[in-house]
Amino acid sequence: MNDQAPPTREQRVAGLKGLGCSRKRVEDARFTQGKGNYVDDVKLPGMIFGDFVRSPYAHARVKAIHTEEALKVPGVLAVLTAKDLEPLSLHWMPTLAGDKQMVLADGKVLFQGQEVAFVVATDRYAAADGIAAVEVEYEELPVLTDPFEALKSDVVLREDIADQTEGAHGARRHHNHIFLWEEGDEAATTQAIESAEVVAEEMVYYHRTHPCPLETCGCVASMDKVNGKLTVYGTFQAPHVVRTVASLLSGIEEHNIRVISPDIGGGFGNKVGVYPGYICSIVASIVTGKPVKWIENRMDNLMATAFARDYWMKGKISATRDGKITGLHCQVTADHGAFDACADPTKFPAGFFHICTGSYDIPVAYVGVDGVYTNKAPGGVAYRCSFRVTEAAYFIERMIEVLAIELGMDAAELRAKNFIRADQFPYTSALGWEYDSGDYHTAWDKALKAVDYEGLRREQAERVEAFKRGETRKLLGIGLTHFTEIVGAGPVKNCDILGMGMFDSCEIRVHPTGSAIARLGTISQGQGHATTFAQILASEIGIPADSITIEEGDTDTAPYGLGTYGSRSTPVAGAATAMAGRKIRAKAQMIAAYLLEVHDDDVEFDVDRFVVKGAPERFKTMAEIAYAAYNQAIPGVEPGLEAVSYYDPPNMTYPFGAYICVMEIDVDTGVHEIRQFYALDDCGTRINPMVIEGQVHGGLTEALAIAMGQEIAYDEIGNHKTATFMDFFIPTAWETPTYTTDHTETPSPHHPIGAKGVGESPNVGGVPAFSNAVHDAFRAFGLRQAHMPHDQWRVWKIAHDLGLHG
Ligand code: MCN
Ligand code: CUM
Repeated sequence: MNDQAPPTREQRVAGLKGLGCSRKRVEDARFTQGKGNYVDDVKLPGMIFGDFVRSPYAHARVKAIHTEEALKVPGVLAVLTAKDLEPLSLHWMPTLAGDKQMVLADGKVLFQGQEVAFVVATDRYAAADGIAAVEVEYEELPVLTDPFEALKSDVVLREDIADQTEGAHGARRHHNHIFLWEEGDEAATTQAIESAEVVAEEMVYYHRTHPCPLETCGCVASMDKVNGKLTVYGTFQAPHVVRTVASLLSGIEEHNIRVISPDIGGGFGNKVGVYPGYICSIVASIVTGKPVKWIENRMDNLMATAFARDYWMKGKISATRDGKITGLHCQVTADHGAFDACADPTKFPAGFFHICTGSYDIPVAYVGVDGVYTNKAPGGVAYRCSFRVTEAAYFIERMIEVLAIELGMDAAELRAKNFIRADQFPYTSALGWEYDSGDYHTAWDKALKAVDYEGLRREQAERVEAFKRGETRKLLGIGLTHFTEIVGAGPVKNCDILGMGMFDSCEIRVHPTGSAIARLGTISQGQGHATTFAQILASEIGIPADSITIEEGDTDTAPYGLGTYGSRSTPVAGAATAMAGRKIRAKAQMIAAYLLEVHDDDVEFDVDRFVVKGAPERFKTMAEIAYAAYNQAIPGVEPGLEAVSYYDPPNMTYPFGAYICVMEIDVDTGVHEIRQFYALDDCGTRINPMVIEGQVHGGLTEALAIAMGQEIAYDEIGNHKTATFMDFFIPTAWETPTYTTDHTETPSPHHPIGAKGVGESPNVGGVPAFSNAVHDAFRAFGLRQAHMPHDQWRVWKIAHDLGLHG
């Protein structure tokens, strides 16, 4: 073949590396070579350092703070306390959940590790010495770590709002109560359950854990007093929102604030909220006129920044004798810690927890969520959770298992019997969500077949018999999960954060030589946006992904966006990217028609060019069109080739998946071994299968951590027991099993390219799959419910309590 032969259409498509291509991640060249640029890599001339004096007590009155000795420490420049922030009205700050939070201890402390004073020094070591020299007089108060106790106790945690009977979400019925949030029809649900043939009831606890990104939170604040410009580099999952909040709090006009999220070493929801460290750094920079850096250490991160979960979910599920579900009732007691700093969309204090009817066609349902203050760290929505969807999925997938026990039915069959059928979509759930698309039976059958489910059940039954005969000490658990996610917040009409509607954005500039830059309102923390968003564009505008730069995270250059969390980047910013691309294409079409001397309607887009209809040899490539946009005067067409799209999604997207975990458990040691983990995900149109697989592997490993050992635990006086990696379980390659990934592809009908999010799915579906496997191993011996994490001691205890140790 002649070397000069023009590429075939197939080769042209492949050359774009567009939708569906497992393009290698472009960001990994720098990440794998230690060339990333993280916040702690930011070093500005004259930069100084701030760090916190933190409370050793979970609940105490702060009688006095003595800073004199600290100020004598060489290198220490200033010590900020609440008294210094008060004149600026910055000693408290608003939270995303409509509560307020102390920036620095104002009269009392409410959790161990709480920020008490901010020491500013010429270097980190001097700051540490300064912290040691600050003397705080505390008077200990009674500690409440149990939310049920807190709702009964005379001890008032939040004295600042003790007399306030109305909270951000309606009436407070006790001084430690934050809100009661309800959805669904309680009377009808109670009626359905009371008249049902079979009812299963269970308390399902999803313990407190922490997203624990490898890079902790931090920032560098730099106030340029000459030009009046404040620049803040930080580990922000939502840089534009941080800019708006910083402006509202400081009074500095928004155009004079530049927020930059450089490379981020994992976010997982931990970096959505606004922390005292940001406020104190900004204040310290304004006061000193110098750049101030604050970086958490690991203990700070695990003790004081956004925790996850801590949901006590009391469930009742009813069904007919042959297994058709008739109702679901759920009463949640939610431990929010000392301040309600949950990062939910404003109207949803329990996030999207009311997706808890899951994948099932349940005629009536009710959920009530009580938020409660305790002496624990604030936060609450974080950790690959899709705004509490992970709690919801765990709840319903446990309730299904318990119902299966009650019915004496196979749990896979019970699920299949109750799935929303493909012909029911779009489907409106009893709790008000409109599921966009799905095909659960196809996914479920594929999963069961892939693992030879029948064969596994036979093997399990044989194993139980062998165990009873004393021939083995290992049991076999088959953990099933079919989850439905809800991601892509999302419709501006009902989703906002601090009043900012949750749209997202993309702005594209095509350069004269046919390459481009696109800027988005989202920010990658490791998800690979620079790779995948270029792929969406490549397919939309016919410019190779390799010729498109994706830039995020600088509020001076990126269009306003709400950031990356809730797996919203693909559903919202991804849609904006496709729509902006289509604007580029529409203009390119006019230019092509002019160049080809035909009417606009006589050319059509084909991969990387516009061709004259019926005459494919007459065409202009996108590179030629881009050049013409800048060097030719085209009547009626402005020069240049740029577009911007702000996209308000009409609905959220509902990815789903079928996960099966096969686990061996040694009843004498509590040690588990994961023999097989099969994960089928359906996230609609797949942009980059390899990136999706990476997301699934990461999310499953975090799910493994949560289900099998990870925990934020406190003792009865509020001491944090798991604030180091000695105690907080992070899986290594040693504990991580091999995963088998699979997929079906049910496009979202309302997304421009049919894509749904996937970043949090593996965590949402993974936790119940691991946990159900543990439960299932002991089902034959009467286990109904055992709380996570299923570490070796707790698993041993299950076996022990069931009398399996002889
Ligand atoms: N993707 C795709 N095809 C789809 C859907 C997604 O190829 N149909 C790709 C996307 O293009 C993107 C990645 O998968 O590169 C994740 O996309 P998406 O599901 O839209 O999620 P976000 O980009 O909004 O990421 C947020 C999500 C959340 S909320 C948490 S928490 C989490 C997660 O991503 N944090 C992460 N995954 C993480 N992965 C890493 N490495 N680090 C984190 O902090
Ligand atoms: Cu809920 S963790 Mo993610 O939404 O950043």
